[in-house]
Amino acid sequence: MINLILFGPPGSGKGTQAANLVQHYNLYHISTGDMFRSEIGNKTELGLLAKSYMDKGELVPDEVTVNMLRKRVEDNPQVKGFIFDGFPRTVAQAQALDAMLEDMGQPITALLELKVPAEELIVRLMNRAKTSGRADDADANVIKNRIQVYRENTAPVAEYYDQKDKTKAVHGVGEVAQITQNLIDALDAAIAESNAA
Ligand code: B4P
Repeated sequence: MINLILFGPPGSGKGTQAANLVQHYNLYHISTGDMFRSEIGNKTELGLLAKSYMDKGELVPDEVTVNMLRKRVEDNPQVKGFIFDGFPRTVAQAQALDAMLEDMGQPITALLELKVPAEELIVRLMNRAKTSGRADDADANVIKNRIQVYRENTAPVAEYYDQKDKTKAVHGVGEVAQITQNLIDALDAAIAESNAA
């Protein structure tokens, strides 16, 4: 079983690359951002709560996010593995994920971290705002807050998995297909390492 965390700041290409990796490895894709947007679209109580955080560029509280994620994992026991896209975003979420996977006897295979400079992130998200209708892409101050929240709360997750020798950095600027290949090379190396261990 492959359990991949696709990691990086907002706009680094997690959603874009997850779509390509899902096809290559035949994994089940879980994007917490997409799950929240679906709840918002259906005007559920969870959606209303999530929207109040997302529109400001803040993180949805850990407990809400972890419970939603756990349910999605438990509902799919038959899959070959998961791509976690946009989760975990805090060390508390990482610890909850590890505990969940330990119960299943399935550790994280790797955390692949997309490296993209902040100036490039802002350009990409402002461009996406033209078509996405996403409130959190449309305002430069909200984007800056998302990047700040990433630095303060989310970046420590890469260090957390680095201490377990699971983190691998991947250059995230350039052609989408080339970046996909870089991710495949890094994940294949991580799979070989875990098989040899
Ligand atoms: P997400 O949905 O995860 O939003 P994101 O980080 O903006 O998306 P992503 O990084 O996948 O976008 P991509 O680069 O593919 O989260 C949104 C919000 O939900 C968060 O701010 C938070 O409030 C909440 N949330 C989600 N998960 C949470 C959690 N675990 N805990 C708490 N809160 C949570 O795409 C960006 C753009 O770049 C696209 O237009 C794309 O076409 C373009 N692009 C991609 N690759 C490119 C390349 N190589 N070159 C040029 N452009 C590229």
